[in-house]
Amino acid sequence: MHLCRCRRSRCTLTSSALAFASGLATTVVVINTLKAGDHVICMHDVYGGTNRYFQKVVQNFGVEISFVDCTNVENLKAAIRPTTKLVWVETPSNPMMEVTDIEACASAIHSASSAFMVVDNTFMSPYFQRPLALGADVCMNSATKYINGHSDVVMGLLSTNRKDLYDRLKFLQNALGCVPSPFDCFLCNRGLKTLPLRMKQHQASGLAVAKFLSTHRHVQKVLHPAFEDHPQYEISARQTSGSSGMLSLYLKGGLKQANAFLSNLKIFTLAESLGGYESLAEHPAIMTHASVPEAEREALGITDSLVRLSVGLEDEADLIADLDNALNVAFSENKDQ
Ligand code: P1T
Repeated sequence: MHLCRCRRSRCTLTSSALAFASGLATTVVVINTLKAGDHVICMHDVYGGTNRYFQKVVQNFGVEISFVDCTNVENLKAAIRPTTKLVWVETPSNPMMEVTDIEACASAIHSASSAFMVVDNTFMSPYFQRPLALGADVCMNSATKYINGHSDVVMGLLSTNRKDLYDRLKFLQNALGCVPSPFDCFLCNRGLKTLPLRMKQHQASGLAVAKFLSTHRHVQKVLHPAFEDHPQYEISARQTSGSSGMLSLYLKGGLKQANAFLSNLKIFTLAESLGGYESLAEHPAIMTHASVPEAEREALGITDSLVRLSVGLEDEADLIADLDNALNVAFSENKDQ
């Protein structure tokens, strides 16, 4: 146990953290706190692996899952049942960058049920967002991403201020065997030392890239929570102290143009994952979110025109030139929309 060092002056809570073999392993452990007959509310837009685990595995064990647009707290309130035991929120969400009001949701959940609230904080890292200080019961981070930052570790973290939950999660960590290796712990500790510096650079370059793309002739729209036209801009400004290098964009074209854009990038690597020193680009509909049923993907806005970027630590001007070149080549080679 240690004192919470979050920068919110009103937070004097104590918290405890546990490390697991991957981000997804933390999700497995959290789900193992439940039993058949329990009900889970999950934010409708989440990492594709979380969606796949909930829809294709957890439901087979008699746990019911409702996918709910938690950006509107009224939707969450309406979805709570007497059997609701867990609310899983990811904010900003992957890949649509939707923002959920953690404080409002926590208070709605705690006043209407005995459910506990988990916030997947992976896109922000603890440097920019502190879910426990906002009322969440458990904060989850895929440490594979920003916390380690060097793309050479797979690890997940859970932190909580609740002793009952900590004890249960610690028991399950041992009982399920989802532990990280000692060497990964060493690497992750090393990465953590530069988290503030890296996050500041991810934020600066992410914003520069997002601004550049938002005026590009081949880009329809950029999704970034620090943009004033983002639907939850005010919530994001209130509950975070900055933004990361994550953003998504819609191209003014379809699959052909998206494929050509991704294959013409030279500095951005075409790959899943995020939050490392190197810039990555990916196509959620084909890659990270391929296992989300097509109709659900369409409803969420995960179309063939959507591309997700993780802006890394390379030179900002080089990144922008790379994106500009790839867009121009992709659209000149594929003039039909
Ligand atoms: O990769 P792993 O450490 O198992 O973390 C899973 C995970 C959990 N939560 C969020 C928000 C995530 O984005 C991820 C992993 N995501 C990717 C690999 C990706 O490319 O989106």
